[in-house]
Amino acid sequence: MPDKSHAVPGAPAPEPPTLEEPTTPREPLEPKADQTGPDVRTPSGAVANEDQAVNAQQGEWLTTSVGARLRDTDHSLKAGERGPTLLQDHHLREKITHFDHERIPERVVHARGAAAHGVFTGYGTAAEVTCAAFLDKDVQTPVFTRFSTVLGSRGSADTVRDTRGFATKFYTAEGIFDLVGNNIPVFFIQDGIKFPDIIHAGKPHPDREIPQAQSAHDTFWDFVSLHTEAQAHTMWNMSDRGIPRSFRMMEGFGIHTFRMINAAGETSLVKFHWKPRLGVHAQTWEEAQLTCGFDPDFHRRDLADAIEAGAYPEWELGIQVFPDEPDQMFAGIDLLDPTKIVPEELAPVQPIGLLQLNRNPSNYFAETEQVAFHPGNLVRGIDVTDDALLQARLFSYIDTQLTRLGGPNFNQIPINRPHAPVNDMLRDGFHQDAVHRGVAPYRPNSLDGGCPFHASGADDRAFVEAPVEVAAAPKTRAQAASFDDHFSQVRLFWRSMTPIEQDHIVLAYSFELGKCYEQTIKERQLQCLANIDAELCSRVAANLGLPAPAASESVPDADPSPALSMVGESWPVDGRVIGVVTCPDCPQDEVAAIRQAIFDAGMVPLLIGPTGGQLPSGIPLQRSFDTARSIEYDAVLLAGGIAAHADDPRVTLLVQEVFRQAKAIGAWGDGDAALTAAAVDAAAPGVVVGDSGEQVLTELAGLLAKHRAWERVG
Ligand code: HDE
Repeated sequence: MPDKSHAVPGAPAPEPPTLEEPTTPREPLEPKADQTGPDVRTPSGAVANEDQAVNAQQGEWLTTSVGARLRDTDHSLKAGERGPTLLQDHHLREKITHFDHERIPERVVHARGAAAHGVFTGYGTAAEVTCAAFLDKDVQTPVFTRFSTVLGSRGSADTVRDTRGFATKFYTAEGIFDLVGNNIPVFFIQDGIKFPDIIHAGKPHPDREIPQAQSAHDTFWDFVSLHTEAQAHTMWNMSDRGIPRSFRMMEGFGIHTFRMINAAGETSLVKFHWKPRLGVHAQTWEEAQLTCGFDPDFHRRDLADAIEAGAYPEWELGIQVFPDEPDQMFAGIDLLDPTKIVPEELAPVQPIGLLQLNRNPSNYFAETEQVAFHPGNLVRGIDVTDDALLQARLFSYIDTQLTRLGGPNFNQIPINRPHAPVNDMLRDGFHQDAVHRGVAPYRPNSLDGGCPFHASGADDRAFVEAPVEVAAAPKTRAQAASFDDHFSQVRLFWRSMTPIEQDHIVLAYSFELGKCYEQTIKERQLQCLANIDAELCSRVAANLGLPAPAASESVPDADPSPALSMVGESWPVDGRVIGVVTCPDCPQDEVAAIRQAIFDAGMVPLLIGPTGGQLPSGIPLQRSFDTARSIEYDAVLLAGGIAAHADDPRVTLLVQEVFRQAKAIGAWGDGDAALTAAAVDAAAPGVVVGDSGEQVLTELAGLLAKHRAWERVG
């Protein structure tokens, strides 16, 4: 094997291909070192075999689906060389029939996603509130996490403005726990019965089926401006949270309030939070739009590359804990209202465990596509509340899999198999993989020896629903008055933002509303903004060329929550991508040293040259001036020795875009000639020049830790 220790991740196969088509029969190749499939388990949860290869294609010969060796798959069986094709050709018919049925329905929401395997380690700090065993100190639980956009089809771009799904399957020893959350802690609706309405409004218009994966259109704004409980989630989407830099740099939230039960049977109400070790960061709007064209797989690639490079993404799981009072309120906030947050300043997030994603899937369809999450997959110690949004979800997720995964046995698909013994007495159905024994899949029975048995709550660690009181009340389709305030938390969010974040929000509303055709819809949304904040409203109105209305409701003020801002701290730079603009004239030892130093700092160098190929020293060039584009790099270095190319318009475009995007730029030696050619001030914030490449890199990494030099554009 060649030394790939410092290769840039992304090569498609575990070993380089030969130029000629291989002709020597051999066993299938192993997956790449960063890849793995689901644990090998039987449909009923038992460990089946240590070797994942048993689930994959076998042997060195091409066969039919039932194992007969084939001598030709390139020509159909014909009557003579010029046909016609014979119906007898069972191989042709099998191959085409299977191909015809390769696609399954995509998810109705969250169709576009990417996932990874990993491990969750409990801190033991949650023991006071829950008896969930996987949260005990140092317990390690295998996990599979899938990130997604909501609105787009499976083939849509990653970097659209949208909410992101953040769903984690914990394969615990006490059964599967699914935490199916988002990167935004509030939701558009308070009651699940409205879900089809918000999704129909957000999806493409039903007549022309446009626009794809966008909220910048009339039906979305029509709905959210009429259904004003959606305003909180909408503002989060218009903020930089709607265009994340990376899945690795997103927070995650369970959104709903859940109930935890400890060993003594005492209950607490909790909200789940995922805190990324790399901080929360976004693209700029210009980057997000460019990326949709230049690299629509940007987030998917970023996740896979980071894992392949060993820069394993990590999140701390934390909980906000509230007393389980009969009114289920905390600090005046209704905990059953999923359009509200509880600011961290009022209830700190307490860390309870660490998630690390460290293996890429080896087959997208088998794992990422077929994984089936369900908020009702709960383990002992964690229970649901009466949140009307959550209650509807408890129905929806199983129901949707029946169509998507073709029948009721979707939990037997390898990625969905529990790592705990399963004895559910469910039988038969499409794609039944298990070969159950016995004659009595019913209870009570005597013919199967009474098996299986009920587990007792405490001794046998059975799942127990918390025995909370349900108030006697008339049946109604109404909701409590505590759900009626639709604006005060939106104002709280707006006022918690720094000026640069507020600028971005204004531009996002202006862009999205500017894309609507109907004037009345824009005016209606401006009325909502007027109720949120007069300045926000007047700035958006000015951009739309419309008058700013006065507030129509008096909305109570809430203290800002500085924890909501994404700006102002420093974060690790692991896996950040540095574009190095170089050329054959650059001192090769300097380029080699910088490349190595970037690797050593845990970042990824992408070398850019006038053409593809390699530098005279043999260092490979990953990008040419034609294929390089600003969105790929978190920072750019201009190498000493590039003076002859400094005014190449492609280099100028790169430098100017990176400058506009407030990203760090470094130049050593005469590399600063490219700054001059691009009319970029070498003394501007976030720009570093110097004689020593290594010194410039050190300063660049310091800037990168803050993500952007916002002072430059503020
Ligand atoms: Fe989902 N949601 N949802 N949702 N949701 C689905 O399940 C649904 C809601 C979320 O990576 C579907 O298997 C209803 C809130 C994520 O596979 C479907 C309601 C939150 C994912 C479904 C909600 C989510 C889904 C589509 C209102 C954040 C992707 C295919 C009652 C807490 C999971 C599928 C993955 C997927 C229904 C509301 C998050 C149709 C009816 C709130 C991250 O069952």
